[in-house]
Amino acid sequence: MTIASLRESEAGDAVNATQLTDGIHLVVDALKLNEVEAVYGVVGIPITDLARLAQASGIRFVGFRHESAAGHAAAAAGFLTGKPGICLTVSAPGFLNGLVALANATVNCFPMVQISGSSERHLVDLQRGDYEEMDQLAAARQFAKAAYRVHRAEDIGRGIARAIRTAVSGRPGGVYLDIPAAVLGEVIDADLGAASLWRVVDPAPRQVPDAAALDRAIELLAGAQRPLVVLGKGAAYARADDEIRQFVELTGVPYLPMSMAKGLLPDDHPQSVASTRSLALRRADVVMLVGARLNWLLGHGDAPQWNSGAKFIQVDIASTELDSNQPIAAPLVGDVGSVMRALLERTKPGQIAVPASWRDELSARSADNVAKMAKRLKAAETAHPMKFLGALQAIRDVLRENPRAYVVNEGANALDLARNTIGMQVPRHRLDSGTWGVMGIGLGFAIAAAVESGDPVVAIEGDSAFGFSGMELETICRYGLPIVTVVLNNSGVYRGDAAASAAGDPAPTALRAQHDLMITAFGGKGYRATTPDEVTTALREALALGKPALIDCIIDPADGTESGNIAHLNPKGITVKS
Ligand code: ADP
Ligand code: TZD
Repeated sequence: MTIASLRESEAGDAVNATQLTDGIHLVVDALKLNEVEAVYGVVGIPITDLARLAQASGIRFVGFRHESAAGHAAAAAGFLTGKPGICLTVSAPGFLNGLVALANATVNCFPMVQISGSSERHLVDLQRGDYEEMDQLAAARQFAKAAYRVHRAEDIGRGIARAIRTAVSGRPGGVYLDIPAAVLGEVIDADLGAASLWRVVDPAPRQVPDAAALDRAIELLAGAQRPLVVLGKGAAYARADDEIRQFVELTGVPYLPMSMAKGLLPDDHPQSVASTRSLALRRADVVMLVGARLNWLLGHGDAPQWNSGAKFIQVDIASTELDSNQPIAAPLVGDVGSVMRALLERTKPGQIAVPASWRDELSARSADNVAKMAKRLKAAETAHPMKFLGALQAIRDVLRENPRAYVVNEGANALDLARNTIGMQVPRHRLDSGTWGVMGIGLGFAIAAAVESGDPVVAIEGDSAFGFSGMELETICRYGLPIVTVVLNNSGVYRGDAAASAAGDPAPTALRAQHDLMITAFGGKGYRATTPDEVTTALREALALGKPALIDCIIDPADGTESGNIAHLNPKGITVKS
């Protein structure tokens, strides 16, 4: 049904519908004009008709059980497509539920727009106690890249264009767009309405640094004894896969992929130093950061984790990122694709070469580390009860048979161990807790990956992490998405062997659930696996079926460490752990 015919059939006799439109139609028309294909949200006053009309107009509306998961889905869609993912929420509480995801998107530099209905301005602003009353614009501002409100139906097109442009240009991020109920219901002349909409042209323009900046970086890299490239999720987002690969392979510089940059080059690439990360950071004398920030995930670039004399080259779209932690000797402000292309053009053949001693030092350490890891993996293969590494090896092997599958990953041990065990072969196929280390992204990210790509998704979840978005199993089943949720169930946050309190209450870290039963309630297939072989069989079968499934992997409650590999961030004080 076209939007025009919908208008006619809905408006009935009351108005001459062919000449009138309203805020709801204008939002949908503006989204379509800007080629939005999917909207993730939860309906209610005042946006239910908006969701209905979006769906009727051909936009895929994915209805969630909680706005946080819908928002995370929109953020992941933004990362995966390079176009802002759209999340639709209701006033006040729905808006606030979505805000965590909007903030997380902003922190992770994913483009996303949260469009929220809001209550009547004349009641909210005098705090007269309206239904779902809240000054949402003021609340959103501090958590988003930008926040805008539309006051007139004729400004809807402008508001959506502005939100899209802001979300995706420069450093991508989350944008809030507030549309009060009265604006959604406002009726205006249809021609005026149509004329008020526009399509954003070249929403993320290319940006190249000048020749001097490029030469400065090339010379620094050419003079290095122990160069290193660090690839971050900004590099993955930039979709400059060929340029990055060519630059790395042409120069021979060793590279370290951050977790969501895994797969930009296949993880078994000979120049990857993932297995000798600490040595690479400690010894590198010139480091080229490509779409990666020197934040806590990279120890802020500080010694002794890093060589105190290291010089940094930074490729980033956001100029204010540079010098935020360490002096940047060679800034390259621009988009990764343009910068890498320009570097390839300006680097003379043989100008950047890597001393053999550096390559040898890294590969010797890598061989040691790989041998140590192989021992741990071997021991885990037969351990009973099953260990994280036992289950993860089984998952790794089945994923090798399915390289197109997306991997979503959250938890503490479940995150650290899966990241290190499971290699990625394809760019932008790993989505995880990201810069904040947030729990709750799991099923939302998985849903977006399945919706946007149609490909299978394996969500590898700690049992605590899973709980944050677990109800979205129903969403997965309702839409029949090819998502296999694998819960690494060690009966607790971090681990599951802590004693109950003297009064008999479970320990603060304790959990207890049989997750495979949950998905059967929604019509999906549940598996329970207690050995790596059972994990293999279940995952193989579930992926072959291509239907919603959940595998509850029963892991030794004593396996896992407190906070995974970031235990040092816990405050010390005088607390004694029982
Ligand atoms: P990681 O956690 O993988 O190390 P970060 O999220 O810390 O990565 O860093 C991503 C960086 O990439 C951000 O500083 C962001 O500004 C930058 N960025 C995002 N998109 C682009 C792009 N297209 N070109 C250049 N830089 C980008
Ligand atoms: N709440 C939110 C939104 N994000 C968080 N990161 C946390 C709480 C704290 N937290 C972590 O940092 S990891 C984690 C929590 C609750 C769960 C770890 O337990 P798990 O994984 O079962 O998911 P493992 O494999 O048992 O360690």
